[in-house]
Amino acid sequence: MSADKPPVTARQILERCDVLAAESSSDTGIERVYLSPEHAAVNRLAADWMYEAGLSTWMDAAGNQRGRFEGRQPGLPALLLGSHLDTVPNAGRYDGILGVLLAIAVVDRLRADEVKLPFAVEVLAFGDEEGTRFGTALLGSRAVAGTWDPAWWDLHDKDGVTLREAFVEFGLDPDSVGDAASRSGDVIGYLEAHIEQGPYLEEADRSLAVVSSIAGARRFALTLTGEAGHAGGVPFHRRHDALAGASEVVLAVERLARTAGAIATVGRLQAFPGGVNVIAGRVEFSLDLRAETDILRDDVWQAIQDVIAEVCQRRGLICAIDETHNAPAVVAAPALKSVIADGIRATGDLSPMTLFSKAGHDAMAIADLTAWAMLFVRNGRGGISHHPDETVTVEDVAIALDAFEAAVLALAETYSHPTA
Ligand code: HGY
Ligand code: MN
Ligand code: MN
Repeated sequence: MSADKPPVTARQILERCDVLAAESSSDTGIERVYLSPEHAAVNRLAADWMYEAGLSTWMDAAGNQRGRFEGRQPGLPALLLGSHLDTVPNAGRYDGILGVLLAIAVVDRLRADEVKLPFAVEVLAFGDEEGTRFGTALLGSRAVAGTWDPAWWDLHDKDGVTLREAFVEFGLDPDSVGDAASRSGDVIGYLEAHIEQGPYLEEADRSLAVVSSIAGARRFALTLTGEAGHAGGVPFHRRHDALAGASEVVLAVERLARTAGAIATVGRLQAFPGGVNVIAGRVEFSLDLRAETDILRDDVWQAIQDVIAEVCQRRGLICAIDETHNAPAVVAAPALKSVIADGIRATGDLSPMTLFSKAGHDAMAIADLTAWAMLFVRNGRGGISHHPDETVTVEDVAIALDAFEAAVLALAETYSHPTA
C-alpha cells in the first residue's frame, strides 16, 4: 500500500466500529461469538483494513486475524498490538474492537510516514476473549501464547456443538492449533488499548490511563439440586427448594466479595422445571469471581463454598460445581508501562493516571508469552460496558491514537536489537 494514502482518522475508526457492530448474530443487539459466521465476517473486514495499513495479513490456526508490518529489515522480532473482536451478548461496540482498530491505525500512521522501526509490528485481532460461546475465555490469545489446553476440545456451546466441531466448521484444523503460537524469541512485548469499562477516568475527567495490573478471574457453573414439588401442597418444613437456596448463595456472594474487596457476579441463573406453581427442584447458575490478587480471590471462593455447604446442609440440597475459567492476576511490565505513560504524556497529560483493571483482557493470556502493558481509554456514561450504551468520544479516540502511536515510537527509541 503506497505511502501517499493518508492514515485513518479517529472519526474513521469510530465509523469502522459501527461497520463491525453490524456483524451480529442477533437482530436486537450486538452478539458475535468465536468461530461464528459473524466472526468470519469481521475477520475479513479487519484483514482489509490491515492490508490498507500496509500489513501483510493472515488468519492463524486458531481463527485470530493477524497482520505484520516489517521493521528496518525483514524478520525482526515483533511488538504485538491487539485486542479482541468477539463480544458478550447484547454488547457495546467498543469493547475489544476499539483496541484492534487503534492498533491498525497506529501501523497506518507508520506506513503513511514511511517509518521503519528496529522491530516489526504485529497486529492481533483475537477471536475469543469473552468466552461467550464455550464458557472458557481467552481462547484466541491463549492459542497465540501457546497455552492451549486440549481438554477444551470437548467444551460445547448452547447448541451442543463442541469446540472441535466448531473449529472444523470454521475451516480450521484442530490438530494444527499449535501453529497459532508465537515464539517468545520472536516477540518483544504486547501493548493493548482498551476502553476502561469503569467510571474512574470519567470521574477524573481524564482521557487515558496506564493499567497497573489485571484482576485474576475464576468462573464457575454451579447446580443446586433439591426436590421439585407442589407450590401449595408442600409445607415449608418439608421443602428442598433449590431456588430459595440459590438465592441465599447469590446474596452471600455479593456480601462476601464486597466485604473482602473482591468483586463477584452471578450473571446467569435458571430454575427448573420453571413452573410458577412448582417448587424449583434444580437451579443452575454462574459465578464470576475476581480480585487484585489470586490469594484474595481464592480466600473469597473458600468463604463462598463454606456458605454453600451450610445452605445445602440446612435445606437438604446437593451442590455440583464446575470451574469453567481460571486466569491468574497479572502485573504490567514496568518498561512497557513507562512507554504507555510516555505516550500519554506526549498528548499533554503530564501526570498519567494509573488504574487497576477489574475487567479481564487478552493481556492476561499473552502474559504467558511476553511482557505486556495496556492503555485505558475513557468510556462515558459511568464507563458502562457489556451494554449497548457503551460509548466513547471521537476526541478521546484521537487522543488515544496519538498516545498509542507515541508509545510505540517511545519503545523504538529505547529498543535496540543487535541486528536492527
Ligand atoms: O469479563 C471480562 O472482564 C472481559 O470483558 N472479558
Ligand atoms: Mn468484555
Ligand atoms: Mn474486552
